Amino acid sequence: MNKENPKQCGAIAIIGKPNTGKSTLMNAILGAKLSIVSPKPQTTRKNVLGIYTENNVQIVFLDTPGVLKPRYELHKSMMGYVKNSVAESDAIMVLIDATNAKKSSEFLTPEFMELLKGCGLPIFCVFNKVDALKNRRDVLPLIISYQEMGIFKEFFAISALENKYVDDMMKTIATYIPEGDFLHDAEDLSTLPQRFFVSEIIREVIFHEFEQEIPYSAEVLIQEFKEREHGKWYIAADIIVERDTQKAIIIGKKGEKIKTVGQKAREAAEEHLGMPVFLEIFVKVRNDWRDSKSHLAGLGY
Ligand SMILES: Nc1nc2c(ncn2[C@@H]2O[C@H](COP(=O)(O)OP(=O)(O)OP(=O)(O)O)[C@@H](O)[C@H]2O)c(=O)[nH]1
Ligand SMILES: [Mg+2]
Repeated sequence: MNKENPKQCGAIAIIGKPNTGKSTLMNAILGAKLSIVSPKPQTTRKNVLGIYTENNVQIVFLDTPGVLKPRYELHKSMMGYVKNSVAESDAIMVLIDATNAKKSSEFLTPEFMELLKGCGLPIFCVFNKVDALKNRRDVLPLIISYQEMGIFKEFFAISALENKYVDDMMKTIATYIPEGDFLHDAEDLSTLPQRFFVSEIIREVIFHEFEQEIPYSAEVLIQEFKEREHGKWYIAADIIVERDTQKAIIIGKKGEKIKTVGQKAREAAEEHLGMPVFLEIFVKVRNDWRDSKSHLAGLGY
């Protein structure tokens, strides 16, 4: 090992309220579209692991589901992921939407503050979406008031969407990463299997194509995933919804809507995998899966 420039390796959890830009930020840091993004809150449901390697520094990022008050069993699992991510990290990034700071900090309840204080890790406060402020300096009063909370080691003001000020932030953050050998190959972007990313890609299309409760009532389960050396990969996926009426909406008149979903998902999957794909999608109903422990277990929650 190079003594003057030893390797550093660590993990950082990105946490915050839904819709603050956690997934957009992880994608910006990695320079790759790994985590799904939508204008709707509660897009991310499971921790998404992304590996950043730059020179002698490797950071394993965990993009987490937005922190919310659990209303379904599903939400309890999602909040479990957030708490585990804190337990497994060397530092924490708290993302705040600078255009909506009051709402973004609602999750910093006394209970959550205790969790953060108790973890003994460096915590960074990241004000995101500064591109949408009149002036980036408008963040200054926010920084002053957040300093009073007494839990943050560093403050940053960035735009994940425009990938602005992110590099500078990474330089500072790297100084907090402990010395240690890399845990992953420098070329690897994640340890999650490709079938996970394909199921997420289908979910993302659903978030963009449907309104109201449909995206929240839908889950995707990959039933078959056949990688072929020659020819198209074969992927069969179930979209699982809670009611027959939702199934009808997803299928659409004469199957038009599901055709669009299938086409968009196939194109995105092909781009992600770098392979031609034959994608088959089936829509199934599992009544109230979001509130059923056994259904949730079957869906990997
Ligand atoms: N203007 C602006 N919009 C942003 C920025 N970062 C993210 N967004 C938008 O905010 C919305 C939510 O982004 P996500 O990355 O899905 O947010 P998230 O925090 O991962 O949300 P959940 O997964 O639901 O917790 C999307 O419409 C993004 O395009 C930013 O820097 N500036
Ligand atoms: Mg997200």
